[in-house]
Amino acid sequence: MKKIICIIALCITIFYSHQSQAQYKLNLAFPSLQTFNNPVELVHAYDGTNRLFVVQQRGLIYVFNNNPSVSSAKLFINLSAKVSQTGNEKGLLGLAFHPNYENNRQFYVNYTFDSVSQTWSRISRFTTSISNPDTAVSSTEEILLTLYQPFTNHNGGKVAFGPDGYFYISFGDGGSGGDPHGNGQSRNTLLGKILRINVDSAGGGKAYSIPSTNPYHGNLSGYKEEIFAYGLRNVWKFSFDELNGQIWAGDVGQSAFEEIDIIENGKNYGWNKMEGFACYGTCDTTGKGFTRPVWDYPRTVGTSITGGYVYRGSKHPDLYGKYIYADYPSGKVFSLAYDGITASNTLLFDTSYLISTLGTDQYNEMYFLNLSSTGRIYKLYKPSVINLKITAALQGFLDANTNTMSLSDTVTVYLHQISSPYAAVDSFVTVLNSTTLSGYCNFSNAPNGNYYINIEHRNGLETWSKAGGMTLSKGNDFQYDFTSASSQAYGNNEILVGSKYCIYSGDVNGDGSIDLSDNGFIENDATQFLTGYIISDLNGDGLTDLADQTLADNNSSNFVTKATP
Ligand SMILES: [Ca+2]
Ligand SMILES: [Ca+2]
Ligand SMILES: [Ca+2]
Repeated sequence: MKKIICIIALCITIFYSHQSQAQYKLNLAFPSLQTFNNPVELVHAYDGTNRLFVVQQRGLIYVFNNNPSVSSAKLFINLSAKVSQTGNEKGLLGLAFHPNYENNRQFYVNYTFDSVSQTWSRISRFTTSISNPDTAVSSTEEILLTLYQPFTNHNGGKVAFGPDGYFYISFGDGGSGGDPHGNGQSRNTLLGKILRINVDSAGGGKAYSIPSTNPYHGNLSGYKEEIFAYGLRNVWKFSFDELNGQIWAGDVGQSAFEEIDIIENGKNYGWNKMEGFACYGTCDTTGKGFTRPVWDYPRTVGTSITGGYVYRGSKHPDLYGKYIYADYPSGKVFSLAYDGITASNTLLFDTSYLISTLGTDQYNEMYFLNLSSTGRIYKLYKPSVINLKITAALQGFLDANTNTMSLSDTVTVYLHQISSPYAAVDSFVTVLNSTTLSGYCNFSNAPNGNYYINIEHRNGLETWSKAGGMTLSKGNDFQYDFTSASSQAYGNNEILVGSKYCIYSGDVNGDGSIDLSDNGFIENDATQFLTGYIISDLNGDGLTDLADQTLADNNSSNFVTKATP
């Protein structure tokens, strides 16, 4: 039955892929930045510094500021003397920063090393310099775990902290082909698993402890207590959904299927009895309780999955909530929509790159890296849309002390002709984020040209961009910041709150002026003690009261009206 569903889904995939293949492409994310020698991971530190860290397979980690115009990366740490210098699947493979990194400066890596012609995996902790946050030295190493690898391949490699604060590790089945030692199904080995440990305490002769909620915690059967999930062949990448903590893994297949799994506590994902939805070798899957993947794909589609991320960024609204991943050898990038029952897969585009990893920044925007001695960092873009980042703040919502707004809220952004009658030629509904004060717009109707940008909010005054307009073109990224100067608004029509120029609050009837009719509207709501998401709540605190009335009164007594060409 599952196989039939799978085949139907594949047909849908092929249909969709022809429809949307041209929609997205990859572009250099940091055109002025150096190349990287065989990058295999890109992460951020969850410390709010907006830096990105790139891991090179032979042991170097670089750090740089996440700015499109950044031109240099600093060497963060050099572990080349420790890690394997040969082997396609060996080297420095994973990096994760402690959830409390801001204070403890601890980060963790997963690497292989060679000793007397044997391959070993190692999980270690390092500590960043207290004086220089862009530097760490290899002598701070504290070894947490060392694991013998019977073969040189299938070393897994990903490490990440979960929302539970525990540390997760993927290890492959030990290698060779077909899992000759049966490690995937054996709970007496750490191979072929995703592990979960607590790195904040030590116990039982180990440099870490076992969470009491691990499936084999305290077992008397000799099962490894570190196991979180098993029956996995070689999870090269897994990630946590930033919204709900769900774990998504890409498990690299043997000779027939690549698979995507949602990893849950104690579950058995079937290897080496299953490969994707199919049996592997002798078919003895009935009654085994094998957890099926969310999706698999055959050799006609690709040959080695690079697991990615559930997209939770704001630049690409149509990808929100979808699992974005790649196929390493073919360079294909896919998005998978999954509602808990049905998965539908779409080929976003096909590249000529060997995509070794995806990565995200602190805004959950996504990057793609290619395995090459001159590897680079790519981002998604749509050749057919004008991508405009709008930064703006509402007078009533902005806290002058923190420069954040009381809530994230919807605005409609219009592009208008530059000359009379200044007609709107395109519009996009986006959300101004309360922290970044920004939202992204994808305009697909407006041709390349010069435009006025007009932003409209449910109780803000219609505000237009400065005289002369802005030249915009498809396939490119633009930004317009209404908060940086009053001259950014047509007719300097903004009000300064703290250090940010803001859109006037109070035009609740949307007629372009803040006057007695708005005051009356707000007063009426205030006498009814209205609460919730209401148009008359000018300061965004969830109720309409005297504070909102006062704000509108001040603006109306100053005869605030919209300024347009
Ligand atoms: Ca499986
Ligand atoms: Ca009005
Ligand atoms: Ca209010």
